[in-house]
Amino acid sequence: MSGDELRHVIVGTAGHIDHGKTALVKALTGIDADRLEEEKRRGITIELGFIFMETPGFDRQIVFIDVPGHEKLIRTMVAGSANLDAAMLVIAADEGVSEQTREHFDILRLLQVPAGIVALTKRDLVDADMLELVRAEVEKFVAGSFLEGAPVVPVSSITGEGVEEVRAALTEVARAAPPRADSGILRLPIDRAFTMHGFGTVIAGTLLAGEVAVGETLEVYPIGLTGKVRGIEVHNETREHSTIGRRTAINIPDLDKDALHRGQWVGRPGELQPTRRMDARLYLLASTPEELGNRARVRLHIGTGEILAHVALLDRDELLPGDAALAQLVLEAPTVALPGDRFVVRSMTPVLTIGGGTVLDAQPERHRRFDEDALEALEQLEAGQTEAVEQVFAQERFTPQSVAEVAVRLGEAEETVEQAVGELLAAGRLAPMGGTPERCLHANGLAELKQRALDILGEFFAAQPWRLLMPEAELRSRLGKGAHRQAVDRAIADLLTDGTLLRRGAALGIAGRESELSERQQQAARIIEQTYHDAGFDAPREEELRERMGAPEEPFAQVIVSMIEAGTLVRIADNVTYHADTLARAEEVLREYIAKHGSVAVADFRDHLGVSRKFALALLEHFDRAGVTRRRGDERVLAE
Ligand SMILES: Nc1nc2c(ncn2[C@@H]2O[C@H](COP(=O)(O)OP(=O)(O)OP(=O)(O)O)[C@@H](O)[C@H]2O)c(=O)[nH]1
Ligand SMILES: [Mg+2]
Repeated sequence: MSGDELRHVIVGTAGHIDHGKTALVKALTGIDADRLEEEKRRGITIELGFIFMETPGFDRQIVFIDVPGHEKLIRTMVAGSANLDAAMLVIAADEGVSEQTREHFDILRLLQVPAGIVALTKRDLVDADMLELVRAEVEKFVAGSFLEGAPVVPVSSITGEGVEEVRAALTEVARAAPPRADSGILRLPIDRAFTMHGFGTVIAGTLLAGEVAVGETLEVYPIGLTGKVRGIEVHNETREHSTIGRRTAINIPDLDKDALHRGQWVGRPGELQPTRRMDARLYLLASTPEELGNRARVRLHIGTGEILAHVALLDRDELLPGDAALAQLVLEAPTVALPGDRFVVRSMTPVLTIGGGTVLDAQPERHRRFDEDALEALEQLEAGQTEAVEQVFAQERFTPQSVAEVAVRLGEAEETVEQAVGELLAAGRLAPMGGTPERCLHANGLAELKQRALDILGEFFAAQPWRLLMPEAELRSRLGKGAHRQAVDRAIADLLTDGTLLRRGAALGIAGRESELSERQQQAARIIEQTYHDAGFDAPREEELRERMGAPEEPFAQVIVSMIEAGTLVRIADNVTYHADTLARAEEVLREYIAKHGSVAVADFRDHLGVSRKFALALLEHFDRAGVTRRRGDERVLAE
């Protein structure tokens, strides 16, 4: 079987210092993970070791991540344990369950490692009675956890007794390991970055999802550096690509090694979103000595990194040991995360593992504590896929989202999101916005936006009751605050289609609404209409008429505006206002004239109508704008 088809099953060691983790990995593989001079001198593990176990005739390859047991190196241990398929908990038979046995085990549980075995090392140092005592202690210790019922294998790395039993137990775990769920969203949390002579910068880690190939460009998050993949190595062999679940080394010469470190992420350019906030389900370990207060500062371990963060407890004032709460983590530095990512939290001083949890939303808004809507939304995110997809659309309210965008938000495969979107569209929970890629808005967001449009129009007409129309641009600009253009288009289009609104030129009105004028204004309106109607082409200027009527400026102007918006009067130039009927008549005359003469000049039209040049010119320019006529030299012809 070629290396390309070998699936990696990543097994993390765990356990108290000196209990024999590294020795056992060496007994199984022949490889000493403690390569550093300092490690050899002090006889302890300091850095993570990555060691492959040959598994002839088996389509899976076990890769150990050997972690340090030292209490001061928990940070390294958590980074090494971030994305395991299984754990090998190492407990020395002569010492039994010790302090970091407990802490490492807590971390494995918080990170939801799915499977594993327990190795009772140093069996050569204890007799059979002691071995049975320790076995009983261990079985009690792991009861109720992912290791309940798992093999507990006595072994000596010195005599070799039990090593084959450990290998057999690990092979069984590897065989049973389910494939990793693939969101297709390429992510590799960096656990090492180094320079290789002749190649330049190399980044290594476990590929969490997706596939990476030579030649593509990748981005380092959250720092935003990009570079092209020159080479890929899996298990020291050169490859064209690597896939989910594999230990992968990527050669990206463009990247400056000094800018890279454990805790950063590699992904496709622009696909991931750095974040400083995440909503989560947070558990506090029952063994934690104190409750966790709101705004507590903690060390957040996510991926291979550690970031300081404050915890906003969203649904309670304090989190008691053994309980779980909905919380918003506010980070002091950005990282990338996706829903479903697990994390560990440790206290500031003393530095203790106190809890951990699961990310529910990696791009949340800032929530008010005890906000019922936000809490309900988070519970829905926890509940299931279609609900989670709907929740993203609901949260985005006025910003349409595409399937791909939601998939990245949720850390789900596009096909999964697409299916959920199909269901939601069929159920009328989403409204399609068109475009490529197709984006959708949540039905509630659309309804809210429509209501908001009506509210804005309502306010506008309450302030200027004589008016019938609101300039569309003004409505759009007020509606567009916090709403996407596509959503605004759709809301207005819907209101026009269902007959709630009407459009006149570049303005919108509410169907059936009449302008509100005072008794005197209504009277004036009748006079004004009659005057313009009777005046024909030689119409009075508005100001002239006002003076003639002895009307005060403001109320008169309001009447004129209401009549213009109602379509009774048309202001064709600053100084020229006509009755709509007169204008229609002028158009008729104009069309007849041009039909007969082929074209018309300003002077001809002036003489033909028997008006001053001012009126003739204003009319012709109006009809140019209206698309009735167009200019040809000094003449005008019909536009069609
Ligand atoms: N007698 C005996 N000694 C062992 C056995 N396994 C490990 N040791 C010894 O225990 C000491 C610690 O072993 P390591 O494998 O370095 O322990 P570790 O758990 O990796 O320690 P850290 O990585 O520092 O946490 C070494 O001196 C080993 O030789 C065993 O099965 N029997
Ligand atoms: Mg070690």
